Amino acid sequence: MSTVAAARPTPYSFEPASTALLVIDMQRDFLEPGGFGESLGNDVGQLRRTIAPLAALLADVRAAGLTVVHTREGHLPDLSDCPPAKLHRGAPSRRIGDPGPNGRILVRGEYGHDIIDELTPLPGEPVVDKPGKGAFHATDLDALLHARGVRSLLVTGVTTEVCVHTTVREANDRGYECLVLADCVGSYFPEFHRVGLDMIAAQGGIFGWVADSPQVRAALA
Ligand code: TIU
Repeated sequence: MSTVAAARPTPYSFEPASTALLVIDMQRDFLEPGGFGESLGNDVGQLRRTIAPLAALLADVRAAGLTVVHTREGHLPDLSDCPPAKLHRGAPSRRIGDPGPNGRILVRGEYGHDIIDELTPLPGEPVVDKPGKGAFHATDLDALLHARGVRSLLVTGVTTEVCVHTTVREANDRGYECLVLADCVGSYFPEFHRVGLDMIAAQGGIFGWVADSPQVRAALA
């Protein structure tokens, strides 16, 4: 029998056995000072309200036995997977690959590239490293989800209008049914966050559904 969560524009039905929680880029580089997010001129404090609801959701989702997949945006140490247009963004001397207080900015293996302590993946939970904004581009995420029989995605993480939006659009085109959890996604720009969520649920749910995490937790209880 399907599980149903209140959502907009319509209730969201999912089978826990074929549903994954996707936690996008909850990395120090985006949520803590000194990293990539701040180097672009952003107030990283804007994202921190997502941490507590996401930690609570993670606990319930793990207890219910759903697949959990984490992603991290970042690049190889030689930056060979970073397009020039991306590399040249941000203030000079504080660009991707430059040294910062948490190590080289947005480079795999550095302290700042890793996931924040509050949301550390459990052993066995896949962590997908991605060079782009979308989690499907140049990764094995699609194959990983297919291998686990996943059809539905509960989408969380940062930032709403960049990596979350890109990933939801990629997933929607691949046939996944995406529920984006408004309190568990965040943006440096409150207006982009609000409008980004509206875009997903508009036109009868053109890219997916939107809910708050308590609605999913109630459905799983
Ligand atoms: N800049 C911004 O809002 N986001 C990113 O660069 N990456 C992600 O969203 N993860």
